Amino acid sequence: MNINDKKVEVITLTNINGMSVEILTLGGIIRKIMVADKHGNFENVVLGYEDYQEYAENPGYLGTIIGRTSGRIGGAHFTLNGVMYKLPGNNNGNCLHGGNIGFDKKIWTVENLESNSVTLSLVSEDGEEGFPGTVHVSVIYTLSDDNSLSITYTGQTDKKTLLNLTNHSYFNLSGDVKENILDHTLELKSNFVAEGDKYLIPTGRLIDVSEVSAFDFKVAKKIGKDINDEALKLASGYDHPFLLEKSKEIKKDCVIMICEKSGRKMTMDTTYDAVVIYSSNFPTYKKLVGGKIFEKHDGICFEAQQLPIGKDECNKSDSILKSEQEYNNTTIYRFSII
Ligand code: G6D
Repeated sequence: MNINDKKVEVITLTNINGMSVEILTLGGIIRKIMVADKHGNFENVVLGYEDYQEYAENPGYLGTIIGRTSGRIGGAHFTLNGVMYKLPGNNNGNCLHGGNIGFDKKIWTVENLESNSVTLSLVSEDGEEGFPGTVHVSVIYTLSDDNSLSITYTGQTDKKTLLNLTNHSYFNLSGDVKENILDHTLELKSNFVAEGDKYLIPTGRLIDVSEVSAFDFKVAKKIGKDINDEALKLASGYDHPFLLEKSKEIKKDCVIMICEKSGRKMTMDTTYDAVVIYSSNFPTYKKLVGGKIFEKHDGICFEAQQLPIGKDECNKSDSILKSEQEYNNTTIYRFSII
């Protein structure tokens, strides 16, 4: 089909248990993840637009790969080796999610397609959206027979640059958005949240979750329990980077989310040091797969990534990629029945 006058392919991955994942070459978008509930009914557990043409704009980045950089770069500029690079100030004068034409808007190339896996590639030319270096990236989606969907990001650059890729899927384990996510229970292996300023730009200061109960998910609780807390007013919900253990190794079960009604459980493993949790605070009110209109808190994102570059480039070092380095990160979303 065509979206924005560009040819877009639709790819479906399957596994032996009947799970399937629908992916678009536009933005590497995940439009559907079909997962059985406790009665064996397969339903969609991500927010996807019913009408493919809604992805022409997609201001909420539903399902997309985000790049070159996830999150906000304060002032829409950064410096590398004494050179200042200016970026689009597409969000209150700051650079959000790689600028105006980020990786979410690009048509990715299908490099390798099997029944349960697809490799998508993209070349981002030197100077694109103001970023230095010609960058070659690949994203491998693999649906395994243990009912996990893994996303492996690899990249190379010919010049020192910034790279911090993630996927912006909104999850809802009720199935076809039968209800919002406020009744889902969530557990996080995270002790700190990155403080944001009034534009949600990380300031470099960390908040100990044991001092602000709204951020404390060390013991599982309902997502809606503290969502109207004063600490979340500025963001109208959760829209914060939670710190994970700093290690290049894969950290298992960083996120554990359960929907009692459907019996579905999702865990997240990742090599990244952080995960931005966004509780869909700004819906688009467009029709979703299954017919529901996208309303506030209908989905929750677990955007595993390095800490966003932030204010005064406070977290820049976590996203620097040099020409002699290989970018390699993996995030795995695993589904089961409680
Ligand atoms: C808002 O602040 C949030 C972002 O974190 C999110 O990615 C976007 O909406 C979809 O700008």
